[in-house]
Amino acid sequence: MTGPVLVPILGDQLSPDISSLADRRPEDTVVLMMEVVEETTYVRHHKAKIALILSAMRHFAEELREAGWMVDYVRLDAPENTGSFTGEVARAITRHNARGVQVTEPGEWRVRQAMAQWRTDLPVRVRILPDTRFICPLPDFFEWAAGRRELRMEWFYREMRRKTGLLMDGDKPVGGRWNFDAENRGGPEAGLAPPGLPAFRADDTTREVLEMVSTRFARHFGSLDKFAWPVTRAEAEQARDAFLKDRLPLFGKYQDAMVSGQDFLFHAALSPAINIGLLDPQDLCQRAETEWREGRAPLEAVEGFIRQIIGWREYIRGMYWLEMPGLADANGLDAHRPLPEFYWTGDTPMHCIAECVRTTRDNAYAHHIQRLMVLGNFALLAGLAPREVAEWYLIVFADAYEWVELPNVAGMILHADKGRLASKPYAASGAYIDRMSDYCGKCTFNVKQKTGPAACPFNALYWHFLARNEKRLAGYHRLAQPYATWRRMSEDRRHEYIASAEAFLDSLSDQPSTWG
Ligand code: FAD
Ligand code: DLZ
Repeated sequence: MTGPVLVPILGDQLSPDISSLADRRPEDTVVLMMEVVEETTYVRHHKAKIALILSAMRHFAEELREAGWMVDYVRLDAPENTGSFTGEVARAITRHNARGVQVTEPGEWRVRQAMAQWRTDLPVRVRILPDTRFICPLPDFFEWAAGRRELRMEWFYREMRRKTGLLMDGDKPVGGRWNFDAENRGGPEAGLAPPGLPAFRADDTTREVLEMVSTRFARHFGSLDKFAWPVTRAEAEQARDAFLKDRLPLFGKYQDAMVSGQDFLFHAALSPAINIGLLDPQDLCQRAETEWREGRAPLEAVEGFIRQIIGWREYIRGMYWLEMPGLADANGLDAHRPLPEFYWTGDTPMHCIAECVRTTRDNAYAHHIQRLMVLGNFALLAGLAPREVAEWYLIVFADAYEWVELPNVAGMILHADKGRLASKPYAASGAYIDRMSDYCGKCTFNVKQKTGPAACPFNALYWHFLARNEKRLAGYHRLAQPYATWRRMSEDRRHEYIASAEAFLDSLSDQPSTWG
């Protein structure tokens, strides 16, 4: 074949400087973008996630055309659409008489396996290039991990600070410390009123997508009524600038706070745009650093924010590729309970869960502490099956791709990886939720009561979790204190906790999930 080189660009690769285009010339290249049913339904994604990706893909195709690229765009409703990346790439090779395929590696294992197959199944040479939008190349991460007994994020983060030069003063961290987390523990204060996010009006392209999604994916979870995610680079940059100006200064202080009805607080709400390539993570961190250097945001906020991106985000991605494919089946705490129906409906008297499910349904978003310490903590304490929990997280959030969702679920919340990622399970009783939120004051359960039907279920579940995992977890240095407390309790008290938790867990089996 003598035609151009075909460059498939996937729905989370919407960056003009994607590696697959870096050495290409427009006159010798056809960019292929594909809306395919396999991607829209391999899990039943939240409607807003599908709408975001398809609208952003259509806008990106226009951006590329305006920059002079020839783009072949296959829409979901095209009659000849085969429904898969592989089928569409094969068809496009024939259509354009392409002489080769050049593609950036995908974010997910599932797609990487399919792509590896292209090398044997397609009639042309296939080049798969690293995704250079991540700051830490995978071989560097594997080298960092090799031979270490403990793969702790904090050590990785320090290397990333040195590598990027972010918040560095020569070879020393600015402010004399690497981590200002201790200053970032503000609870919900009365009258806390964060500035809202910029509202983006749907243009014709987005309106067309929203209409198609609302009919074609009507049975998928979630609402489109509040859809307002940035779908173009210009909108994403506007959202970024609004965050840096309005919310970054208090990002650190209220990072862990949860307030009913305040769905974004001082969080960036930029992960959907970052993950599909509308914002560059390193550029974002440099801009955040400038806010501190020019005196507009305090160091503890800026350091906390930069740590999430060059630390957690990069580390999570490295851990995904290090631990796959086994991570998808990991179940180190032998947890098998089905996901309760209220993860879909929010129909539960536990106000914290109802509120986190509500924002998830309305926005395809919950902030980190809601994901970790409410929805995740409950899944851990109740012993929900990791595969069901992982599928739920992959479905419901606009920013969810397996490379970032799975290590957070299997490693950070469920400890299914037996502590490869986190040094202890993030288990907490109702007291934590009460301290960090206004939820408990609005709940029918009593957070101060420890056992019985009126008590906050998190209280007894916390001890039930520790008791049933004693053999696995009692040796953890960071759990020594709770286990010592458990052992000091009277037999009767322990029995009350166990009986109370079991009565609650029994009530869950009346309502297994029917949605996903
Ligand atoms: P902010 O709180 O403002 O943080 C800034 C940025 O830091 C985020 O945009 C994100 O890019 C990055 N970040 C922060 N924490 C993490 C982390 N633990 N892992 C990776 N990046 C991080 N994030 C996703 O992007 N996709 C997911 O599917 C996803 N699933 C998660 C599942 C669980 C169980 C948990 C505990 C966390 C998950 N996260 C996920 C991480 C984090 O919760 C989201 O990145 C964050 O809530 C996105 O909102 P934000 O942009 O307002 O983030
Ligand atoms: C998530 C998603 C959806 C819903 N639809 C598409 C699509 O139609 N076409 C596409 O190129 N990408 C889509 N995506 C994103 C892909 O699932 C993502 O690129 C892969 O999972 C690799 O990370």
